[in-house]
Amino acid sequence: MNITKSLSAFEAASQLIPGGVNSPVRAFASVGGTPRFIKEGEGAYLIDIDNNRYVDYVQSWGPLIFGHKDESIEAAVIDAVKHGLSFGAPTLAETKLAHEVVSIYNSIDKVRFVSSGTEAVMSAIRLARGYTGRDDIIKFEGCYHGHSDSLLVQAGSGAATFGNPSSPGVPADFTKHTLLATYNDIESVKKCFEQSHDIACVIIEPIAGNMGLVPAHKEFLAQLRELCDAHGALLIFDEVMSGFRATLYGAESITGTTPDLVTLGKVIGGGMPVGAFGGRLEIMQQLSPEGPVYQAGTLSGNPVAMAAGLAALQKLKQHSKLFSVLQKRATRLVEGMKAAAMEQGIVLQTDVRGSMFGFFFNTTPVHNFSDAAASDLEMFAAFHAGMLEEGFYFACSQFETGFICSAITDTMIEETIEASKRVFERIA
Ligand code: HOZ
Repeated sequence: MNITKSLSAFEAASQLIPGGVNSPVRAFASVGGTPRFIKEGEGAYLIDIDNNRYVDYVQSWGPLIFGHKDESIEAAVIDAVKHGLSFGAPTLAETKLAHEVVSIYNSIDKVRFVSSGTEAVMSAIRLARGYTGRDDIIKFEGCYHGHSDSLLVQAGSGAATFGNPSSPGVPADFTKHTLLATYNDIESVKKCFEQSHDIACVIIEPIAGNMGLVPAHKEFLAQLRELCDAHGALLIFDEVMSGFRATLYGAESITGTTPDLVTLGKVIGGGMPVGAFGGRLEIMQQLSPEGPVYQAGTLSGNPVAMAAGLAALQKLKQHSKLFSVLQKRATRLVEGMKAAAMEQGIVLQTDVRGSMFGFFFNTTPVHNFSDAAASDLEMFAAFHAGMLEEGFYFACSQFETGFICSAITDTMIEETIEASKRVFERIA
């Protein structure tokens, strides 16, 4: 595969941008090789500047559930652009998107839009602290909630990929209020509640996507809810990644546990920068200007981003069977790859939630971050490079999740499995 142009583009970018990228994981550093510079997306495909085509299992890290250049989202964006890019004043589109979110999520009575998942989570935590009048929070090792100071503690995603789960530059004074628990281990959460009587909230990815795909056990979430209630703490579901990806109605609809606050991002912006947080009325009423907890943003509720998000959610609602179709394809993909790996004596642990899929090069099941971290990262890197060469673009870290979009066909899935057979044969 010729990647001459990507090679020189990466060199040029690296002179001007730290690591040549604007988000660390994109640099391919943990898998080796050169990140492809993309000139275009087309349905299921990414096309790089050397004109190589790849079936895209990243889909912009989640947002593009209908694939690249979806016609209805594109039309909505173009129409919005014609009316102006930003007003810094209320628009009808914000209320329309809020209506969609509130009617889809049972746990959300009111919602506020921001510009990224990081912002959504940072604001939800402030709201939880303001509402409860407490300072401490509990988070889980390997869960990633964006890069704000108090959450960059044993974080997943790029932080885990680069082996810096807790970043320099974050004062210890800021993180002393963040207590750490082990995912899917209720005893570790009980210990945190014993340690502090000042816990404002527990924040969790109910379907963790930032240490690879590791769903929380149903009974664990139910116990978490009980503990929060017993201690007067709020439960926050971070669904920036899993929202409108695992299922239409949120993790609460498939796990049976209702959170007090939910954070959203990615699909809710249809490919534009949008985040959101919402929840029970009396909590959301504490938010400025209704209440005293301050939060603001010049580009929050941006009309072009709202139009994209609205088009995406409306299309999702019209295609109610989409999630089961995508889940079937994702399941076929990981089972096919697992069997192909097994033929070469390589063991994969796999899981699927709706259009999200994960696979670990690991001989034992993965329930938390230490399990995930024990995966064979060299084998993952070799697989990643091999699949790229075959024209299949997977997330460039073991600690990320894969995404199926509606443009990925059954035939593409079978071709991916066939390619994986060749790659496993080469790397075994
Ligand atoms: N943190 C993102 C995935 N979990 C990566 C975002 C990006 O590099 O675009």
